Amino acid sequence: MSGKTLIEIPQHGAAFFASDLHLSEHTPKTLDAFENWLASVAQDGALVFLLGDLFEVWYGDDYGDRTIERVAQAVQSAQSAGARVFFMHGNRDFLLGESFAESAGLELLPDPEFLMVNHHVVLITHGDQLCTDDRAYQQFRIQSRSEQWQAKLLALPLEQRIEMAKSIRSESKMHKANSALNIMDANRQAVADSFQGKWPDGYYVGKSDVILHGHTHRCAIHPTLDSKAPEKPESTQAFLQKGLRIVLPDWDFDQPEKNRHTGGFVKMLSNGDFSLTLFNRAA
Ligand SMILES: [Mn+2]
Repeated sequence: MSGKTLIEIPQHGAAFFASDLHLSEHTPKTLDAFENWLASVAQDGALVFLLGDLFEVWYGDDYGDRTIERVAQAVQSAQSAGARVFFMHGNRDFLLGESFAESAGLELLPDPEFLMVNHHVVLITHGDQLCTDDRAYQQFRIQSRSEQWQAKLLALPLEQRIEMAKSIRSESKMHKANSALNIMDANRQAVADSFQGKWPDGYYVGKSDVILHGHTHRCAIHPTLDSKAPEKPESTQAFLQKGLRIVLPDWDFDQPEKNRHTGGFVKMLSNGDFSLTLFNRAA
C-alpha cells in the first residue's frame, strides 16, 4: 500500500458497502432488491463497493443470462446517476473478468483494498482469507487465484466449466455442512495480524485501523477483537474508531423464512459517521 493513494469518500458523497448477495436465476427477489437498493443510493459522489459473492457462481465472462444482464444494467444506471461502482471478487465469483467488468461499468478492486476515512485506514476485503481455520479452502484459494490455473480453466469449453462449477459447489456445501461453525468464521489471530498489516497470505499490506468484510454471513459491528457477533444483529449508527471490525450481512429475499434479516448494507461518510442498515423480513 506504500506510495498508493488511498480511496477517499467525497465530502458531498458517501460510500456504500454490500456483499454476499449470491445472485443467480434462483434469486429473483434478491435481484429485485439489489436493483432497488442500488438505484436508491446511486447519485453524484456515491462510491458503491460490492465486496464479493455478488453472484452465486461465475463460469467466465463468455457466459451470460438474464440475471447478469440485469446486474450490468443496474450498474450502468448507477453510473449514469453519478456513482462509481467497485467490485471485489468473492470466493463464488472470483472468475469475473475485466471484460465483463468493463462492459458493466464495474471498477475491479484488489483484495484487500484500502480507504482513508477521517484519518482512519479502512481495510476492505471479501473476508474469505481471514477464515484461516479452513485450510482445505485456503489451499484451493491459492491454487484457484493463480493466473495459470484460471487461464487453463477458462480455456475449457463453457459447458465443461458449468459442470465443474456445479461439482465444486456441491463439495463446498458438503464441506460447510461438515465443518464446525467456528471453522467458517474469521480467525481471531488472522484478524489481529491484519490490523498490524500482516495479511494471511504472508504479504505485508500496511496497518489498518478498521476492517470491513463480508463472506462469513455473521453480520456484526465488533468494537474489539474479542467481541462476539450478536444473535440478532440490528441496524446501528456509529462512528469509526480504531480496532473496529464491521461484518456485512448476506442477502436473501428469496428464502426469508430462513433468515432474521433479508440483507443490508453499510453507509459511511467522510467524517467517519457510518450506519448499518438491515432490511428486516416482514413479521
Ligand atoms: Mn464468500
